[in-house]
Amino acid sequence: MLLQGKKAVIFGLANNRSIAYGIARAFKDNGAEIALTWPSEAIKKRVDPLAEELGAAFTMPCDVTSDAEIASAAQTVKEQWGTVDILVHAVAFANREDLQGRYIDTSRDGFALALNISAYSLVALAKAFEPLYSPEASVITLTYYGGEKVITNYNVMGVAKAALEASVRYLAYDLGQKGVRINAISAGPIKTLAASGIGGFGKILSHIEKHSPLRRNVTIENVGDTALYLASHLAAGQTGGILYVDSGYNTSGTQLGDA
Ligand code: NAD
Ligand code: 0WE
Repeated sequence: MLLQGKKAVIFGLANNRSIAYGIARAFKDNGAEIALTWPSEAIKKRVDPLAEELGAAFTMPCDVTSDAEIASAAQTVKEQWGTVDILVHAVAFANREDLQGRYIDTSRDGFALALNISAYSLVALAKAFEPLYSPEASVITLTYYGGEKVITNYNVMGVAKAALEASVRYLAYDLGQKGVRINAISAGPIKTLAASGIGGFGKILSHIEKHSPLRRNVTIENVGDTALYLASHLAAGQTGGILYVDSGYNTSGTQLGDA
């Protein structure tokens, strides 16, 4: 078991379709102990039964816009575990109105909100947990190709993911001093809660089925398996990087084949 006895704290599990759920399952199935967080009482209600099912050691509140809640989450982990081996950041949010129409129409507040929740939160969490990292700890975040190339309607989230990916590189340099690694997984589109609010998501999924090298969409199990690898000693030499779990879509240019 790749993660026998390792302790993982996971931010961003909302339901059993969440990418964070796929990651939690892969970790649990490979011997890890798990802690989950929830940003509101409404989501806590959905998380509680999943925490039970996953045999989570504990759950705790953490709205990542709150420095106080981040500090108290780190304090809880310190009291419960003393150290942490794996931190998963699977959190993103933008106002729905900013995920449609023209990017040029993004408001100052909408921009700040999306970047705060989706990008700055990784910096804040990485720092709050710094005193707790075990010597070979691994931090993992989730990104999307819309941070690199223009994807219709992804808009301000694309700018947030660009900031998140740059943060991964700078954080890798800082955390690397202590042997701690941080990497991002760039996942292909998956119909999660965060995707269900998006008009035309079905069109995006069928585009990937037609045009990706693997001619299929990826699953939360695929992402969980890659997170398992990144969290394990198998990835001991990797930091600051982006690993694509996207059926190869990011490698595809102009394709004039069967598709
Ligand atoms: P999801 O809705 O299941 O997860 C998003 C999570 O963010 C939820 O658990 C939600 O509670 C949490 N969140 C939002 N605001 C928060 C706050 N203020 N404090 C704490 N938590 C907050 O959707 P998902 O698709 O599993 O998203 C997880 C990550 O994967 C996100 O970073 C997303 O951008 C990324 N991602 C998703 C896809 C996709 O197509 N679904 C593809 C690539 C990357
Ligand atoms: O990162 C994401 C989703 C992020 C997200 C989704 C929502 C929907 C509901 C952030 N904030 C919100 N706010 C809401 O109110 N993905 C990678 C999935 C996704 O979202 C898209 C995509 C894809 C893929 C939006 C437009 C176009 C493609």
